[in-house]
Amino acid sequence: MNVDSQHYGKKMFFDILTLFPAMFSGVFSDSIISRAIKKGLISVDLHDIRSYSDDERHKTVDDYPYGGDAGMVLKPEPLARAITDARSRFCDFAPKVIYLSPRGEVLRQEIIEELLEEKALILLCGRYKGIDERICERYVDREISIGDYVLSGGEIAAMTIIDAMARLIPGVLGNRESAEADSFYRGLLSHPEYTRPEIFEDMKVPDVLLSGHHANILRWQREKAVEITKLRRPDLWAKYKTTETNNEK
Ligand code: 4FV
Repeated sequence: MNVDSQHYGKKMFFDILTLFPAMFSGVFSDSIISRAIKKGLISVDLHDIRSYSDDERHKTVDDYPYGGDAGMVLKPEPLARAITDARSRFCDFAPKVIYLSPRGEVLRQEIIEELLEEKALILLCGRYKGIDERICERYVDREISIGDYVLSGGEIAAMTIIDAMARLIPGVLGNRESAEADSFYRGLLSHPEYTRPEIFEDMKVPDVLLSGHHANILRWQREKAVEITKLRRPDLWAKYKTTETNNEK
């Protein structure tokens, strides 16, 4: 399947290089991502790195690390073949190669919005101790981490990125979901949400939300978003204030 930008339209292409393609079936066969795939708004192709091994018998893709560390490292040759093959599927534009690793930039909503500018992404999922560094030097455009903890593989990080991107593609979210009220949407954490019943156990929905007074409701929601952001994420509040003052200028 060769893709050239004419046929691209607004569709987003994800090529995933992994040793465990089956891990993705659940995530891609239900809810947001499956809907986006069905609507043709995103396409996801899974490629088993093992199929790029040059060792017919054992399909070896990893080896012992130089320097004697414990654990195994993914060999460069199968990865280089897998990336080159994935790139060859896109005729007139070069998809960005993203390596998911704890050494990468820690993922934030802004990075998700940046990645949405791309037409296609090749998501490289590491395993074991990681991949041969020469692949990072020559084939990887960006290293991204989903957080300062160690996963058993990059697959869940790849799913995280695709989910966070898919829901921002126009037409993916139904009216049940809305990105507008998201946390981080305006740089603040989201305000508390309530639904029926008005009284649950002995807890009542705040009166202002029952008032129908739109301006008061908006003010309450903003005050709550600020209050929670200050309390739980002073780092976000500090950043928000600077952006706010800059916007006022
Ligand atoms: C990870 C992260 C992550 C490291 C060793 C896979 C594992 C194994 N990826 N954000 N945090 N990867 O822990 O993206 O190869």
